[in-house]
Amino acid sequence: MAYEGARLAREAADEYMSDNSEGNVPGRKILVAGSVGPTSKSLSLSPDVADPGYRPYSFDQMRDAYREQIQALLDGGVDLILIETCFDALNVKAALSAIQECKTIRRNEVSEISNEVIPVIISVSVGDRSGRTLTGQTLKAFYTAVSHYPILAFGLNCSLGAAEMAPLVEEISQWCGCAVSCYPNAGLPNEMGGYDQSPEEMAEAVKAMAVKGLLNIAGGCCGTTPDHIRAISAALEGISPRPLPSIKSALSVDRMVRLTVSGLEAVTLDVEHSNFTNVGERTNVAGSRKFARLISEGKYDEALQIAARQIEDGASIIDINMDDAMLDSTREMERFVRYISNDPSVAKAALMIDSSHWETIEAGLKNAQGKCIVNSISLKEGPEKFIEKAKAIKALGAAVVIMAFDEEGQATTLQRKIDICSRAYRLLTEEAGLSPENIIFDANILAIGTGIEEHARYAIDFIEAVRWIKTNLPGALTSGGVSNLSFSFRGNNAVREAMHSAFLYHAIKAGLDMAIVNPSMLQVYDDIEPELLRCVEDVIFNTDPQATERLIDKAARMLEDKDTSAKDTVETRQSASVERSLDERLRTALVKGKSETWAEDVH
Ligand code: THG
Repeated sequence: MAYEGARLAREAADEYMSDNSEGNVPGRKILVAGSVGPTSKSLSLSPDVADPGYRPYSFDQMRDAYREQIQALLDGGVDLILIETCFDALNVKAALSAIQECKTIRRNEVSEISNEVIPVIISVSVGDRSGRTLTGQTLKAFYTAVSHYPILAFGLNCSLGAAEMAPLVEEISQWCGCAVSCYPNAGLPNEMGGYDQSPEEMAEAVKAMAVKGLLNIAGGCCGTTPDHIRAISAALEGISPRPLPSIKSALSVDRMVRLTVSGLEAVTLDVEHSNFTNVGERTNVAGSRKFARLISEGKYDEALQIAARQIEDGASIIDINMDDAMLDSTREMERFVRYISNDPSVAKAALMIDSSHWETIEAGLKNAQGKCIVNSISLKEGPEKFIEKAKAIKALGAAVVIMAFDEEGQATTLQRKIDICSRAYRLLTEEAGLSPENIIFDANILAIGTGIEEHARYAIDFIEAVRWIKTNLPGALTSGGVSNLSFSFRGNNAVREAMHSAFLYHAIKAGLDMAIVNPSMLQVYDDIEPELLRCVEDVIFNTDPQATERLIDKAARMLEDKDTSAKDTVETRQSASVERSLDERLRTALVKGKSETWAEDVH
């Protein structure tokens, strides 16, 4: 059916273009778009309230179905693909995956990008004036999730009437890097589900958007007739379209300074304005005993609370790691990411998919509706595998953390970090086709204060590597796992917290863009107790051979002193919720869906 439909439309368009009889506009170009719908299934939401991990279809099944349909449309002769009425960005990512596997013989006449790229318009449908999709995603977060494909136009269809849609189109027009399209319904539906807006009324409302310079493509959806389209066309006659950001500008300055990732909301890492982004570390089975226990016991709701807590305490991205010999990490990743989609307080954050298994990384990417960050790949297995994985990550629309690791092992010295990162940068930008802002270098934060001489420069070398990367690898970002730094002070959270906070203070000054941290365990630099700060900084900067000794000494004194802040551990702070008033706890439980104490509280 797709093939026959496309073929008929192609025939009609070609016939018009070759027919010079009266009424036809000579030289007018008619394009044929192959329409691809959202399907009735959401890849991001469970249709079964009792099981947030259930999905009727997988990403791969959706992609295969889309591929069959889209290939038939292309074979029938369409000029472009129109993915429309979208309510779930994960479905669209499946469609874009399918398109990247399709072939077309038609010359690409509508895209300046390349003849190889199949032109695509993505048109989203929103539920109401808030401008969120059915899954709860904002338009910018949606656009971010699908912007790995060089789309021709992005916009809205169906949803509401033109007047109601105008503020949303205006918003899109502010940040959209491609053309903006809008084809509304003929007003809001009446009680019978019909549409009453006349062609003239609708044309006026569409024109109001066009004169503001918001539109490149206009049209009509539910309730519109050929008369509506004719009226819109006449009303827009002579009005200039929205100025198109050229491909060159879309690829240059603006994109070089910012990476945007997304969950239900967009998270921009604005490097130019040096804002720093916290990535929550606690949703990691290797990094939190509590999280590991909850996952192995299948207590996903409680595990989600750990993620929610990280976000409340300042993380805008959360790192998810399920790598444990006792777990099926791929299955756990799929399940946990699916659970997240059903919990808006967690789903608003962007996800960092942390695994050393490729299948597990894929499982994360294929279940997240936003734009993710893969953590991580490296040159450990040589350049071919590295490039292959980078390309696959790009095709699925994620940014990627690159560890400073190669065939010889982990980089521990400044020179090795520089050599590996610059080699990786070249391969990624020149051979894998990644744009620099999607590359995040992790130059390895390793434990200091261990008493071993070779470890003494680990902190300085990391900080200097960050400075070097930010100066010499244009557009790339930097990250690191901060809690590694203090492994030799396990059991003394006050010292660890001071180490992390002081280290971050200096690393951020050197250009660190983001870090995997426990956001509940960071303090303001100026609030660190002065003697402790001096001890910590002496170890970080390796001022003298006795520095570690002094910190160990200080740490021991702090542990002895029962009244010091050493008692103020994360655990005590996390139990602070119990001290809040009953009213407050019930309110939080209701508003945020927290279940920690509600059962007793209700009693
Ligand atoms: N770089 C990148 N990814 C990473 C790391 C990195 N992922 C994992 C890790 N390193 C960062 N995450 C953590 C998480 C927790 C801890 C350290 C690093 C940690 N956990 C407590 C401990 O071991 O003492 C556990 C305490 C508990 O069980 O509650 O310190 O470097 N790209």
